[in-house]
Amino acid sequence: MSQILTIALSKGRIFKETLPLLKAAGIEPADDPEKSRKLILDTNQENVKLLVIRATDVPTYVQYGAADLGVAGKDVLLEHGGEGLYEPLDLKIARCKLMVAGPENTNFNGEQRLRVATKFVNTARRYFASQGKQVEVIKLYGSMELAPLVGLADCIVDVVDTGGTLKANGLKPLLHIADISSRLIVNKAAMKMKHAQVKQLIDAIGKAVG
Ligand code: PRT
Ligand code: MG
Repeated sequence: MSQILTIALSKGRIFKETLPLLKAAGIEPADDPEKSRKLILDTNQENVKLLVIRATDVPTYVQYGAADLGVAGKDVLLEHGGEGLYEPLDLKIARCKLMVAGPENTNFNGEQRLRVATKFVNTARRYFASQGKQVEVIKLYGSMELAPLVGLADCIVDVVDTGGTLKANGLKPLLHIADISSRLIVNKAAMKMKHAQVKQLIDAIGKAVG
């Protein structure tokens, strides 16, 4: 007898790029999350459901077992800490870089403590500490690029893809923190309790990633 499997993911780029991988594993959602307001999507497999949630909430749902599996960016996982999770697969999708960005003349070696605006506060603190630099981290929830323009911060920590958003705001990528891609994550208890089903899904998706 097979149990219900729930997979948490965010709409937008992660959903779009995960779709072909799910399809290769025989899973096709019954609704398009960009059109439907449903937060739980049925699929062609009676025992597989998709939860459509905010990208930053995916590790939390999986950590607490509200979802068995999830798809989350490594940026989000680094910030979350990964407690209660396995990370069996790099899906190699939604790739970008986690960077320190700011005005070209940002001085990281000066006397005064730099102010860093970011939604990745844990990651930013850890990164600058690892570089032996004391910084003040300011938590924001979006549009980080604005902060240096209005004097809220000296620089930001954010994910960068084309760099177009930085450029449009007169900022430059300055320091590379990590290469980012999305990962399949699995609740540790589900990995045990639903092992056969979870393993089959990991294997099928892993094959599709290549
Ligand atoms: O949008 P929301 O606040 O709900 O959450 P989110 O922004 O975390 O979700 P989403 O769907 O935008 O991103 C999900 C995941 O995609 C992130 O966690 C990253 O792992 C990954 N990813 C890949 C990106 C990008 N590329 C990216 N370019 N996430 C965000 N961006 C942003 C970037 O910060 C910039 O503001 O997109 C904007 C355009 O980037 P450029 O460099 O191409 O101009
Ligand atoms: Mg976004």
